[in-house]
Amino acid sequence: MAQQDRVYRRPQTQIVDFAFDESVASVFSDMIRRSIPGYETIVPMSALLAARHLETLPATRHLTYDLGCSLGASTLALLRQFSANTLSVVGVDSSPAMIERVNQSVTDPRAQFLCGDILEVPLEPAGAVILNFTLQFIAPEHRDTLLQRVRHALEPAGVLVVSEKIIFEDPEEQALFDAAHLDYKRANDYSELEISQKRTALENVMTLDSDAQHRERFARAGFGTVRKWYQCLNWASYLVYCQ
Ligand code: GEK
Repeated sequence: MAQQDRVYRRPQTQIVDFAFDESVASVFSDMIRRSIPGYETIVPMSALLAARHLETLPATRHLTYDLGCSLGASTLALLRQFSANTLSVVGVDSSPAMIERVNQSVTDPRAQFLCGDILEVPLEPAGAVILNFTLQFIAPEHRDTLLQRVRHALEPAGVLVVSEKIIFEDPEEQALFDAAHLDYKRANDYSELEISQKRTALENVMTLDSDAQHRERFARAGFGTVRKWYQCLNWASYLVYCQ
C-alpha cells in the first residue's frame, strides 16, 4: 500500500516552493489520488483511449511517450491495456527521485524511463503522447514550444492525451468548483493546515490555463480535432488529434 502523504501535516515556519523531491516521491501515489478528483478514472481511461488509438496505427508506429511520468501510473495503465510487444513506452521525468523509484518498480521490458527535461529530451516519431497533469508545471512561456515539439514528434495519425487542472472565465463556476475541490481534499483527510500550506507551496510552481487557452494552444501547435472526454470539477482531460 502507498505510504500516506504527511508532507504538509506539521506547521512549517517557511514554506518553500513545491518540488518533486524524495519526500514527495515516497508518498506520491497517495498524494495524487487524494488531491485530484477523477485521477483514478483519468489514468486508466486515458491509457485505454490511447491504446485503442494505437491499434488503428501500423505496428511500426506504436512508440508512446509518457511525459512527466512520475511513478509511471499512465505507463503502467497503457502496458495493461495494450498487450502486444509492438508497444514501447518511454516515460520521462525531471525528478531523479521519481525516476529512481519507477525504475525499481516497473519491470516490463516494453517500458523505459529517462530522467530529463521534457522541453529538451529528443523525441522519436511516436503514435501517442500522454501528458497527464504535467503541462501545468511547465513555465507558461514554454508551453507552446513543448506542444510544438510533441506535434512534430507525433505521426500524422497520432494522438496526444492532455489532462490538466483548468480555470474558468465565469467567477461563479470557478468558486463553485474551487469549493468542491476543497471539500474533496477535506473528505480525503487533508487538514486545513495541510491544504493551505500546500496551496502556498504550489503558488509559484503550478500555473493554470482555461479550456479556451488550452484549445488555442493546441491549434497554434498545429493540432486538429480536440475532444474533451472528461471533466470532474476543475480537472479535465483532452484527446487531441493531429488531424
Ligand atoms: C501521473 N503523469 O501520475 N520535464 C520533465 N518532467 C517534469 C517537468 C519537466 N520540465 N516539469 C515537471 N515534471 C503523472 C503525474 S505530476 C502531477 C504527473 C502532479 C514532472 C514532475 O517531476 C512530476 O513528476 C510530474 O511532472 C507532474 O499521471 O503532481 O500534480
